[in-house]
Amino acid sequence: MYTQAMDTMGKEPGDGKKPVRSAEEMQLEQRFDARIDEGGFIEAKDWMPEHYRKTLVRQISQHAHSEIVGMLPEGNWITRAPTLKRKAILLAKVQDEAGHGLYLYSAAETLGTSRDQMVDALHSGRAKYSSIFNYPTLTWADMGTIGWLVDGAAIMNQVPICRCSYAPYARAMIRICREESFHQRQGFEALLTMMQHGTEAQKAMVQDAVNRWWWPSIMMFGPPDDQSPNSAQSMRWGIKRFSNDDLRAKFIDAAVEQAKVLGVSLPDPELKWNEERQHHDHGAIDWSEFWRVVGGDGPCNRERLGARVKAWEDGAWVRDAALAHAAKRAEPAPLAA
Ligand code: FAQ
Repeated sequence: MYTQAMDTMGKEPGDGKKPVRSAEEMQLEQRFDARIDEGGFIEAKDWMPEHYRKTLVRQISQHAHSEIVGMLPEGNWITRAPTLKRKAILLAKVQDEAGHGLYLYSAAETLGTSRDQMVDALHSGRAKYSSIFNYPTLTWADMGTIGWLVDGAAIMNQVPICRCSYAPYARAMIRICREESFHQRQGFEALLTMMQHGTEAQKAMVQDAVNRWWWPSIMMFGPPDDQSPNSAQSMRWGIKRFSNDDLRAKFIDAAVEQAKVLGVSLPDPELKWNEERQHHDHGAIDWSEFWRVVGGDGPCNRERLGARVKAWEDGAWVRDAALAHAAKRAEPAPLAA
């Protein structure tokens, strides 16, 4: 039940051979390819290849699930925020994440998959969500570190999606990225406050949080390019604009400079600028840990999915009441006496 590693895309019907296409379909596909090649956008009602549609539903629904599950590690700290200002900021941030999930579910619904189907795939363990949200938030410094590193990584990955070839996804991402940018800055600012004005214990707490979140954050970009089965086709279709490794490299370069401003060290002794690559070299990423977490066996997978399933079950009466209310309103009004 807790694995995130199952297929939600369905299989091609028949004997596994490519379906035979009609001349009309081939013409539609040529038109679609030409639009993609010229950097154009595809709208919900436009013709699209079935694999393009499925790839988008997979990516957008996983992205939506990540936003929704991603509320849990931070929601855990709303009641324990150290000041009213920090509580208000954290509340707003978590609320933004709920909104992002909803825009993304709506974008995915334009492709013909219902939100109920997507939520069911999450709750039954058939759908993935970002590996990063399966790690625990142990101290207040984790809130700043999530903003700085996790939202920082999310923005690096998501800004290019504002130019995704599927227009409803691209439009949703424009607003999401604006909000993510605030999220990243509030996290950085919270850490900077602790590093510049905090006690030695608070500074140590920041360093400890950075040590724990660094490697999972750079894993967020997904497996290395040579082990990323979806990248080539997604880049060909303009769904992804940069490869997993390219985005990871850009993120590491930015984070190294930001860490200097904060006065924290990054837990990788092999981090070193490479003049030839114009990027930092870094130590080996533990991909076995990544696949373990993606496969359902991270530190908090069970807790996260359990919390989502419970929220869904506890909310059943609200859905029932809303449906009953809608049915009542749809009834013809009684004739006036
Ligand atoms: N976790 O072939 P690729 C956020 C899976 S939002 C789990 O490279 P693709 C905001 C991948 O799905 C964070 N699974 O796949 C926030 C595929 O499996 P599948 C989420 C992962 O799709 C901040 C398999 O591995 N952002 O943080 C992960 O081309 C703070 C092979 O991988 C998005 O979803 C992973 N990290 O590239 C909220 C952005 N990486 O589906 C709260 C949109 C890979 O074939 C607090 N998504 N996998 O069974 C994307 O850009 C892409 O989907 C990638 C993966 C880059 C994530």
